[in-house]
Amino acid sequence: MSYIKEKFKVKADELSTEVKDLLKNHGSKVIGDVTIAQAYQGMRGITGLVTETSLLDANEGIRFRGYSIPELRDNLPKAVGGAEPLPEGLFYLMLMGELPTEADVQHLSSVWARRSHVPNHVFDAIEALPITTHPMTMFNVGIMALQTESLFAKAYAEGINKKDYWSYMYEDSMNLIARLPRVAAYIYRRKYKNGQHIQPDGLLDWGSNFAHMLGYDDEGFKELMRLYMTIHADHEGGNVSAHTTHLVGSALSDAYQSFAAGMNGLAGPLHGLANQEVIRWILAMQEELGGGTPTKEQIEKYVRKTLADGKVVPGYGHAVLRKTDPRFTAQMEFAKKHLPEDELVKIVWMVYDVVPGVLTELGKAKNPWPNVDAHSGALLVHYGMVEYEFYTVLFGVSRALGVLASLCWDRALGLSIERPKSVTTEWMKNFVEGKVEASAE
Ligand code: CMX
Repeated sequence: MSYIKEKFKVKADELSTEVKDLLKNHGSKVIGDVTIAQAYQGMRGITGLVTETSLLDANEGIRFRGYSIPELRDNLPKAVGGAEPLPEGLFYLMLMGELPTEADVQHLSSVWARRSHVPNHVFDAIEALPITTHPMTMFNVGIMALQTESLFAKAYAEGINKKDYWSYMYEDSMNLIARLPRVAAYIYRRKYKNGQHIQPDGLLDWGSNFAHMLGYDDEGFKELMRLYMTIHADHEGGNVSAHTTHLVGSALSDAYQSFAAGMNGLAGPLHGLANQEVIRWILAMQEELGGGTPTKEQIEKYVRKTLADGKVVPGYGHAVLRKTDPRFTAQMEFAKKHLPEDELVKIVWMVYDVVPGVLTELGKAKNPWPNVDAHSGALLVHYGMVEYEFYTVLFGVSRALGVLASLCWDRALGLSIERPKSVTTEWMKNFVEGKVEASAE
């Protein structure tokens, strides 16, 4: 067993004991009430999930095992000559709950490089799809084709003790994380670069090898990829991609099946697909205005038109956050340092000056501030990645780090199959009239 896996087992055993005690001594303690509005309106604010890897504060933003994004940028190990954190380090932090050493991060880089082989049938499955297929669909087909490699599924079919589930989930998670950049890069090169594929370079760290396979060897893009892969990795457990992965995993579906389910959620325009929508929206605005940099007045007019047409302004608003997303701010800082004169970036900043005021004035959106997706596309375009339909795949590769670390914890803690109670509107009406009890099955 690798030393990281052994260390995880020790930590998992400790926490399992604590959770057992917690359930035994306080299991019936109430942590919240549920309103009728919450049942109909996306279960917002219901505390009903446990996710160890990160915790979101509505005003402060995400903390990964207690560390904010600026703290991660200061404290996680960096590549030689680089300033952005290595995503390997964030994965270690999320899995272990403690900061990694340089050696831990190097170990993960080499383990993932060694495990990155993708069988040919995965590429064949992607090739079977029309070239016009959306990259997120290709990505999910690739992930599902990789499911043939699940060690958990094989072991379960042969019959394993439930106390060993975590071990197979750990192996599948490490293999899947190792393989995803190759699958994603294959899709990119197939769809946009005439199928001219680039072999992995096993000496590079995970993020820069991904950049290399995509065809971007510029050091600036590699730094961006490290930052990108770090900040998109996790956002506690209730968001659609994390919750779906966890939910499907709770049925003892393997890591490939669970992650693919989560990725279908990420492909929705109110979630991860918003990153492509932001660039599409800006380009449509520019086209309507005849090109060039719009004025703030023109942007405001376009925002109002978007809203009047019954559409959302992509990249703005959040189900939990109530301030500017620190993931947006981290990207803004990256842009100020590396590409302050970029035209598209300046438009993103002008949109940031305009949209919160308009959304606040209209008073409907609870959070008028930008989220992570408002900035990411402009950075990618700067380095030449203009194919915006691919952006959600990048988000997905990063999201694997958080949701798969969480799946390891789910199996290590022996979390139950998820099965909340649902009711009908008829039941709700009867409840309001006092004809049924809230606790009734
Ligand atoms: N533009 C226009 N209207 C918006 C809006 C936006 N950016 N954000 C919220 N609203 C509207 C909602 O559509 C809702 O309208 P209805 O009452 O007519 O349904 C109303 O304001 C209240 O919504 P809310 O409680 O503030 O927001 P929700 O929790 O329901 O939704 C989110 C959150 C992110 C889906 C929403 O803000 C949105 O659609 N934003 C644009 C899409 C986006 O950027 N998604 C990416 C989020 C980050 C990620 O997951 O990657």
